[in-house]
Amino acid sequence: MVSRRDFFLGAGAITAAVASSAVSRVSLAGLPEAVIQTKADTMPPLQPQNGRPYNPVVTLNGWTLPWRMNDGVKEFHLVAEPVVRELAPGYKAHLWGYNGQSPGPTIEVVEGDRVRIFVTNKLPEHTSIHWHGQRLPNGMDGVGGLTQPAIPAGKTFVYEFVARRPGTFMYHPHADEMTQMAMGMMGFWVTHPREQHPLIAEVDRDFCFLLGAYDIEPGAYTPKIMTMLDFNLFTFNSRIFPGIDPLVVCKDDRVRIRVGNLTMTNHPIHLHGHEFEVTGTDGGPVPTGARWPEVTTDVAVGQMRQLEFLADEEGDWALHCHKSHHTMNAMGHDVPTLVGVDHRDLTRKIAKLIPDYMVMGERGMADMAEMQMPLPDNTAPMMTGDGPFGSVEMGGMFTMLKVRKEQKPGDYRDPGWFRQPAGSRAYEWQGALAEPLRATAAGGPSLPLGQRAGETVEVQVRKPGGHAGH
Ligand SMILES: [Cu+2]
Repeated sequence: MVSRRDFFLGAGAITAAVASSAVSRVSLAGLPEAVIQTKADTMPPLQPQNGRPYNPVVTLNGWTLPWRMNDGVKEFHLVAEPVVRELAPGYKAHLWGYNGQSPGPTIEVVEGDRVRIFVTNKLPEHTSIHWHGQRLPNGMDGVGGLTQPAIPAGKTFVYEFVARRPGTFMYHPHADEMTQMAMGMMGFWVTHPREQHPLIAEVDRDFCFLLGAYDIEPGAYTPKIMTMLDFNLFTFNSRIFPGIDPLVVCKDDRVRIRVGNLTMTNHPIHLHGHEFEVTGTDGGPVPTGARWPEVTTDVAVGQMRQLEFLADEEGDWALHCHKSHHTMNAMGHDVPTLVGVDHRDLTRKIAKLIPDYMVMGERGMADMAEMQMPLPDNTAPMMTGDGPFGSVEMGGMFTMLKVRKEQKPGDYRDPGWFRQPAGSRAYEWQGALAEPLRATAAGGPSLPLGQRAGETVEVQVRKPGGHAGH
């Protein structure tokens, strides 16, 4: 994790560079200019220059779409098109998205805003956009064939509605959906409250990202669109660890993280070091009495969740999906489980024929993160990420919440690794060890000796209620 994120400035004081040049003052009668983003960096929050004021969100490895005000209407221009998305430094995918990126830009409006969205279709097939979770006229719901004819290739359609309720929403195609979502077409939408809302807290930092899943063969660029469940890349905003930026906050900031799931399975999102509450869902703010503390919340398919907490513990805290195969990058699924199999003798014999021969997995898979195995040109290691103490051995849906005392308000720059106070880190025991009842040889049996065939073992079972049994 290097300092390539140093582009961040004190965000409170600035407007995203993309915004100032974005909305041209000319041709108010025509289409708003389609702003394109070419980088996968996290852009600073886009401070509203006109319309009702609000506190903007930060889209992880993404950006907010600038708009223009036209006679009291907030106008946006989305372009559905093929894009090249950098999944991680040096690793690219050929996806479909909006305005140069997958996911598309975040749309931020304020409760009560009249919104007009021009959607230009530059895909090779028809599309539509469904405004997931919104209250709107039926004809604006974006379901191809049901509420409107799909937008033909090359055409532009206009959606217009009032953002009636505040909250966290998404947008995605509702035409050839399996293909278009497998190709990365999705985006985030935030409707900020118009005034202080009893159930919507003011927060110091407000992050958002979408959960995504792709099936891309190592070395390939294009997702397999017929995959139903067996995806091999799991992403936050179409990025994989170590390509996902950290969420950087000041100690004692009140933090909100908005997560939406447009994959084909649920993702238990887990935060280390803090307890949070789910303060909002796709249906709106959660009543105070219905909130409870958690460290993991499951985000089911098609759902949005808003997590909120006080960031009062300094450090580099993991934030990840708790399905362990979702924190790995593309892997071969047909690697057999070899934990506990001793093939030293076999390896020696094969190595006489094939000098480079190596065996994976007999002591677990951690070796994978350290050995520099030859990889195809366009892919990422399965388990990777250099931390201050070695490989983090992660991939996919993994990043960090970085809590720092010295971080300035509005500064989202990566502060580097946390300097743990002396004496506060797990350390090696230097004293004597009792001999454990299991084999010590590396690559030896992984089961305690007593549980192998032909040996008896005594087990004490305690039944619920405290009565000893056997
Ligand atoms: Cu997951």
